[in-house]
Amino acid sequence: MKLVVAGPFGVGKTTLIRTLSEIATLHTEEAMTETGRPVDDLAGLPGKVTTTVAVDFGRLTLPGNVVLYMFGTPGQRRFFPLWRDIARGAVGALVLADTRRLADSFEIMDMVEEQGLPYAVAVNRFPDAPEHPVEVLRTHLDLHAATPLLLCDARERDSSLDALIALAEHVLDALPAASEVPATSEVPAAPAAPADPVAPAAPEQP
Ligand SMILES: Nc1nc2c(ncn2[C@@H]2O[C@H](COP(=O)(O)OP(=O)(O)OP(=O)(O)O)[C@@H](O)[C@H]2O)c(=O)[nH]1
Ligand SMILES: [Mg+2]
Repeated sequence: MKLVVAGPFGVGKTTLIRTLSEIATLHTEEAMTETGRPVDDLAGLPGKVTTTVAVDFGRLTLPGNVVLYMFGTPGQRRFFPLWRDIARGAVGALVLADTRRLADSFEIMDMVEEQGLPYAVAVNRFPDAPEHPVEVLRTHLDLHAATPLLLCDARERDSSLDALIALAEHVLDALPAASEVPATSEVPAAPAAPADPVAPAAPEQP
């Protein structure tokens, strides 16, 4: 499964993929600079010194040989044009949220919905972030009843894994049931291949 890990700036996408990946992650981190200070809001992120400028990539194999390919998106609006390319071929998205700025995840959820991807939301808990009951968070995020919502710490494996497994299960639930997929015999036969115009001509009959 190709899965997208999405969310606003500094919400912990790169951290979560690093925490879960069983291979050395590919990442495209660049240093945060003075030039970016007016637009890159580091409030509440004292340890953050780099930002993703293209994509993160990691892999995780679940029991049963289900292989999850995790693609992390950049969180900054100026890199959003990359989003569609990163999401191409994905079957689901994990949207990260931070309760100090929950509304920042709204436009990410909109983009995921525009792509038609099933998604789960993981609230990444920062120490000074307000805590709310899950039902209150669901209401604020206006989540569909079937959309999983989990709390996690992106630096810690167990809760991050729970969030990704909840997404994988949700993706599998969203697949059409076997009874809805046409049986092989009902699939129309492929049309006969057209004659190959560059094939060598048959030898002339004497
Ligand atoms: N306390 C706490 N800090 C975290 C957690 N997850 C990430 N951090 C820190 O928060 C900062 C942001 O993490 P990143 O993983 O770079 O966030 P990102 O979403 O990939 O950021 P961009 O790619 O720049 O949008 C880093 O300094 C992390 O060490 C968490 O669960 N708890
Ligand atoms: Mg990142």
